[in-house]
Amino acid sequence: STGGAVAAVDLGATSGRVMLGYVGRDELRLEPVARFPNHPVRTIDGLHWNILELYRNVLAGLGQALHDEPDLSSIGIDSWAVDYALVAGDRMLGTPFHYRDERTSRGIDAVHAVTGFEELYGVNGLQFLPINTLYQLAAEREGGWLDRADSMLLIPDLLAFWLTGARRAEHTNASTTGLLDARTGRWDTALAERLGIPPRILPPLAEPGTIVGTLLPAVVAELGAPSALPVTAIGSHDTASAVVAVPATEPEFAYISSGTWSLVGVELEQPVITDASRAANFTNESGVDGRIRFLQNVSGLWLLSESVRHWEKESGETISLPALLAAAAEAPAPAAVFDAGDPEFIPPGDMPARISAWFTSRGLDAPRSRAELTRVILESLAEAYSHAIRLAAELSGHPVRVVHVVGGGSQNALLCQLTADRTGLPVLAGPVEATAVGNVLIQARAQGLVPADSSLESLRALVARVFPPTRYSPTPR
Ligand code: LFR
Repeated sequence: STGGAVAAVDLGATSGRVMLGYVGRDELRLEPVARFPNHPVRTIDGLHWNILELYRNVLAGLGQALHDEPDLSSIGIDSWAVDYALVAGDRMLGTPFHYRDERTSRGIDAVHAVTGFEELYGVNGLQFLPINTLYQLAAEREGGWLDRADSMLLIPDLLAFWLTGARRAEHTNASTTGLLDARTGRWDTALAERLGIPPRILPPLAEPGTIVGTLLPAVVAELGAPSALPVTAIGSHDTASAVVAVPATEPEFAYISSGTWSLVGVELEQPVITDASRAANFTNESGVDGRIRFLQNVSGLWLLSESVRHWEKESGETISLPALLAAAAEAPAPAAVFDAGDPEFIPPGDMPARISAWFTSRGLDAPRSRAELTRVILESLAEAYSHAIRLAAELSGHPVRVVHVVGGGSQNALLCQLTADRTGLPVLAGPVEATAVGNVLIQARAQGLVPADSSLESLRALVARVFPPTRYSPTPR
């Protein structure tokens, strides 16, 4: 084949992008087309995503992509997980909430009053996270919103609905709702019913690599697109797409998908749902090609970005991240680290104060400068990674000899080095745009731009050839 082009829409918690992906037998090239910020908005009822602004930017980006590359053969959409819109007919019922909105805490009590965490884990295999969709949906029950809705559409599914009119729940992202049975891969409608969530709002599942639908006539007209242009289901959970693009060349690897969150784990063929994995708070999310993402969600560069946001707001200055990281590299290694996974750190707000309080409330010395605070954040993340990787290997029996770091955090040299030091394993960093790469690759396979029977291993070998990772070796002690 001579290759061809697809468009990837990739929405992150702080920014979104549209990229063109050119793929052939030995070709893989990404061209950024549009980048736009993603700023949540707080209104009287809580914290929301500005979904219409995001969609407007997605349409503009796709229009630009079609202008640059009229021979586009497909569109794929991924975003962060767990968040959704309720829909009745063609109408969206309210503006989607942000997973950091406080209302989820009400939902937790409502859910756990009906099914304890132990029982839930036995079904969905998910670590306890207050942001999970089922806690959010339980919080909507009081408002009667669920009675009015006929569909719950996760963010990428919502955009695909607006583009094509098709209502689907892409499988990898559906696995983050808490309502999917991790063993059968189907909606657990009995569980939904017990929680007061009408099963009718759970759309039919779509597998990555299948066609969701073709663009609606109004969208075709607006974009100047060919009329049969399809939206292809990909790993629409950004982490699922990122794991597709891990440039692994041997099976014994762990990955860290590093951005606002850090998703740390291994890829398995079967879920691990045991008392030990529950106690260790390990998640079994669905991956592309039926794989399992056995991982822990341990917060991420949010700890730093939210600290920087606070300092900038407080002082009115603009903080240079490279300068801050250089100062952190010079700062002394802290005597103690904090628990980066503490739910205390999930809501927005004064992050430096919360981190300092974590130390002082335990009779420990708090960091004394921005550089020291930055250093302790990175050391704490690296320690959490090391712990999670050790546990992932122990709980699953899957050996780990190398750690791949993909996503924005793969560019943070200090964090990569600390991760190598604390795990005692080589770290291979990159690609930065792993999520978009994974999105592009699964579309390309579905469109036959690479052989339709290409395994994830062969796709990863292609990524490794085109985006050779940067190596960090553990510092000898
Ligand atoms: C990463 C991510 C994580 C998920 C969190 C919230 O972007 O998708 O996998 O736990 O965002 O959706």
